[in-house]
Amino acid sequence: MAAYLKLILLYFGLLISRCLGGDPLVKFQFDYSYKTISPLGVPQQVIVVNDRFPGPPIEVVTNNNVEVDVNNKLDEPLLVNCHEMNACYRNGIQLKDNPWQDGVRATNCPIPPKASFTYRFQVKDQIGSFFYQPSINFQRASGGFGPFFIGNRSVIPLPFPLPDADIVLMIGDWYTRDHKALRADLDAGKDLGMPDGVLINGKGPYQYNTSLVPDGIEYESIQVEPGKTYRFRVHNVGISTSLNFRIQNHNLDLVETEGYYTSQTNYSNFDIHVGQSYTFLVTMDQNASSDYYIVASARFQNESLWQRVTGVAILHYSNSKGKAAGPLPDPPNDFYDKTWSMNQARSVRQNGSASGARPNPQGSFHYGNINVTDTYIFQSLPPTTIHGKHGATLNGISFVNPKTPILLADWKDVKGDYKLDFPSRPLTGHHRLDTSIINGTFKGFAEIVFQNNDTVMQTFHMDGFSFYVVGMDYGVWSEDRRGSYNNWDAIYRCTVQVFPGAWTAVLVYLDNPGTWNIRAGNLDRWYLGQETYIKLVNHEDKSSLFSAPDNVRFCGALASLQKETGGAKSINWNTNLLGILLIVVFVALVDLH
Ligand SMILES: *[C@@H]1O[C@H](CO)[C@@H](O)[C@H](O)[C@H]1NC(C)=O
Ligand SMILES: *[C@@H]1O[C@H](CO)[C@@H](O)[C@H](O)[C@H]1NC(C)=O
Ligand SMILES: *[C@@H]1O[C@H](CO)[C@@H](O)[C@H](O)[C@H]1NC(C)=O
Ligand SMILES: *[C@@H]1O[C@H](CO)[C@@H](O)[C@H](O)[C@H]1NC(C)=O
Ligand SMILES: *[C@@H]1O[C@H](CO)[C@@H](O)[C@H](O)[C@H]1NC(C)=O
Ligand SMILES: *[C@@H]1O[C@H](CO)[C@@H](O)[C@H](O)[C@H]1NC(C)=O
Ligand SMILES: *[C@@H]1O[C@H](CO)[C@@H](O)[C@H](O)[C@H]1NC(C)=O
Ligand SMILES: *[C@@H]1O[C@H](CO)[C@@H](O)[C@H](O)[C@H]1NC(C)=O
Ligand SMILES: CC(=O)N[C@H]1CO[C@H](CO)[C@@H](O)[C@@H]1O
Repeated sequence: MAAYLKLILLYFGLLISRCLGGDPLVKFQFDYSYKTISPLGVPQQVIVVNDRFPGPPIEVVTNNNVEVDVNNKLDEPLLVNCHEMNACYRNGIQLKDNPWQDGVRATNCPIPPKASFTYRFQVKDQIGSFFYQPSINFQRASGGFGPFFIGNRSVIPLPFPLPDADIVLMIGDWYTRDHKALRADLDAGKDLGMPDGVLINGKGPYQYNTSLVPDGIEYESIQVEPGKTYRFRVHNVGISTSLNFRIQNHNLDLVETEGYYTSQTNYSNFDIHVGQSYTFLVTMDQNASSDYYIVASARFQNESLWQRVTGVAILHYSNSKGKAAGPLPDPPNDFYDKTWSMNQARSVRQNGSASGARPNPQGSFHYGNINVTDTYIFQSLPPTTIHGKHGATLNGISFVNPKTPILLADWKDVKGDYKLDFPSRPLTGHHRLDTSIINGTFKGFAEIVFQNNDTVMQTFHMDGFSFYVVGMDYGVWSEDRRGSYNNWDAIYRCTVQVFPGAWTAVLVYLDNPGTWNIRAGNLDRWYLGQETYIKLVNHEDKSSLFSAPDNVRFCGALASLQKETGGAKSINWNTNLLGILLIVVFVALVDLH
């Protein structure tokens, strides 16, 4: 009897240790500060993380507990959003995810200058290539971003041979004006104009043409060995420019996007829109008669005017016989017709038989058979002036952040800071500035249609979720378009492109309780209020909504509850130890009887 009990209790103790902290803890310390550097030859103030631009990588493995200690040494408030960190969940899993660690303004308090905050979360059942970024004050335009990878556990194989090494490329449009100057322009209702260039890993273009690229610019050079295969993780961290990515003479074998394995396909070039992440396998199968160009060039723009908005790095084989020379590899030639690009987007499919973060196949959630519970149409319009303020709208509403973040307001019962009245269809006729969010259906299966009525290419992103990209086409969406949806192998991701004058439809299982951001990926539109939030309450277990971390920051109506200004350093991850202690205590107790 005692032995039996001991076994049960032992099992119990193990369980506790597993649930509370059996997975390893990985810690990072990030200091955000300014530094003057000249990526495009013009000195400017850039936001560095631990003195690096882009910031250092967060590299972890599925189910790791992660602690990121962020010190704000900037002169203004900071919030760090691990882009997609909370997203890209596999459906059908009880989520352990936490909106308190999401790092967006309407749910979390900013970290004031000289203060710090420790983000704590678990990358539960996640895998793939993401990035982190500052989420307020237009700071991403000055840097502060970096890569974030979640690797496979040893028990779950990759759906391709293990690559010889990983290479990260953070690409994005760039201005020589800093984020403060840029946001002042936006506040004044001005367009930002053509970017000054494209950076690759924080560096300017290789001088591929002396009349186009000035002398003395530091460029990125990627060293490779002939015959090897590399995993290139490519992220568009820019402000608003879609980029065509290509490596001269090399195939890009697409294998993953934002946490989901794709059906592997070779492309000679690939369109990567703002906020999107892709992983390609690239085999060094050329003869190295010279170095090769790596190019990220502006899409859907007049190329003769936008020539400077081109990022150029170098792929250098160890046996290379000389420098890259001659013209860059050609971009797609389709200025007047974006159908090619849209078809490329449609060609990205999930590999249903691959295992993702868990051993079950990715395709085991049959999303096409599930009845939709709610349909939302989100229409975006070009920026306009609303009651004297420059704003961009979603369904006619330009979002205003609440003084007290929504999670805090709900927890401490602060009333009146936000409304649950976000319309599920575009409002016609008038625009307004409002703190209006969606009253979502917890465990509903929602259809969201992004209707781009703006003049520019857009992306939309959802924190806390991934969605199935089931349809994309020109014109105005109508119910009969459902007949064209991909109900079998649509890709599952968290940042999707929406072409101007077109729509994109996604399906999402709203199984993650909390209040979550839905936003424009283009930084200028996001800054101007083209976003909202969805609130999902688990009525059976409301406690899940209020489990604020013990280091939670207070602000707004609750600012007086904030105790110290420095970083709370209380560590609370000794749960593994706790689990073991419990086992010991239980075993000891049982032995006594
Ligand atoms: C990921 O899977 C591959 C096999 O596909 C394996 O070689 C590798 O060790 C795994 N990664 C980890 C961290 O275990
Ligand atoms: C450099 O660019 C200019 C402007 O586009 C072009 O006229 C010239 O032919 C290019 N030079 C070379 C060597 O490609
Ligand atoms: C893509 O091209 C490479 C050669 O560059 C080849 O080894 C690989 O098998 C191709 N992948 C697919 C999915 O066709
Ligand atoms: C190397 O490859 C390039 C492009 O495929 C080709 O033009 C060139 O002739 C090759 N050189 C050698 C020495 O094989
Ligand atoms: C691009 O701009 C140039 C110079 O302004 C103009 O001549 C050309 O017609 C434009 N091309 C297109 C495709 O609009
Ligand atoms: C899909 O994943 C499986 C691994 O489960 C892999 O063997 C196969 O090559 C992948 N197929 C494609 C088309 O990516
Ligand atoms: C979906 O709805 C149809 C009728 O509207 C119903 O017959 C069917 O059982 C539903 N399917 C599921 C899985 O609930
Ligand atoms: C939100 O939706 C639920 C039903 O899902 C409803 O009971 C509740 O009254 C709604 N709240 C508001 C403020 O509209
Ligand atoms: C540019 C664009 O997409 N315009 C469309 C905006 O939406 C209306 C309908 O709501 C369409 O008729 C326009 O063509």
